[in-house]
Amino acid sequence: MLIYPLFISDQDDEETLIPSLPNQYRRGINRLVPFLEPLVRKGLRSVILFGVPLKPGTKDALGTAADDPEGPVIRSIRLLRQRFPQLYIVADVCLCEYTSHGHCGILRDDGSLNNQLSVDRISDVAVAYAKAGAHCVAPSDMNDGRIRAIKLKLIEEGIVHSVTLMSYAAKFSGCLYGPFRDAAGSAPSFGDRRCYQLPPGGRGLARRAIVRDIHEGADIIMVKPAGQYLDIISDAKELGRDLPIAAYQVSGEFAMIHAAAKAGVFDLKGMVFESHESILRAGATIIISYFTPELLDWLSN
Ligand code: PB1
Repeated sequence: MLIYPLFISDQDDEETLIPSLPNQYRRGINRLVPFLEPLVRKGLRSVILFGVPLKPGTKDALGTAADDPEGPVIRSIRLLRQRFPQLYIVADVCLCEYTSHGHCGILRDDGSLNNQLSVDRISDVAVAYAKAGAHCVAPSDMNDGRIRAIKLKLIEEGIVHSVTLMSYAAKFSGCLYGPFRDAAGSAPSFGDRRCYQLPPGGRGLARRAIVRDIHEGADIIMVKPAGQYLDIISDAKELGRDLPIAAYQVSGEFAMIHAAAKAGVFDLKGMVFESHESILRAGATIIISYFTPELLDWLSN
């Protein structure tokens, strides 16, 4: 049920605490195995990888480094597949960590997203991660039509049968992604993501996006953020009756829970369980959670 997000930088020996994301670190590839071994022993079953290119000059307008065979994501996929054969590897697919402008696609001159170029690029990156060994690719870009494009390219490559496509189908714009952007260095250099992520009030838009992505070939539907969007999780379960529904308790939700517990509003463990049980009640059976390490301990006692 639990997928644990990992931030992997191109500084092989890095292990840097992310101040705005309690207990979470950006790690280089050389730090991954020692960090994951105890978690895998405790029952960690799945991770989702986010690349964080820090080397100067890596970012450009096209996000060229996203599918660099020597980049942090592809190298980590290969390492983890070899070192932890039972670990289910999800690769997040986006360009925002790799573009000089920080948006989740390729821009036109007027600063809007060029849908065709973005979808073509995103689907190439997804195929590269799949060919490197990712069990699942998860495009978080929100460009219309990327699910269909990825599915068709996986079919063309003859690997569609061995790669799960998890769509961030209902992903809302808003103020809950700040700590992630700190960790990944992926904040947009201008504007925001409101022209390609869903507006918080857009329940109909979310339902339409979920139906569209199911028809385009998504194997899992994800809703994100989670706690403020439990109705959308319920809608996803209704619309995607025959699919697993995932929900992402995002960085801002995670940081909020920690901050409130630190302020004495509630007991941390109690709220972690209450927030995750609410997500399950709404209809999700997969939770992407920064609390995964704690839950592995709490659930085994
Ligand atoms: O935990 C989080 O906040 C996740 C943020 C999410 C990662 N999939 C997006 C943050 C953003 O919109 O900037 C990444 C988008 N590609």
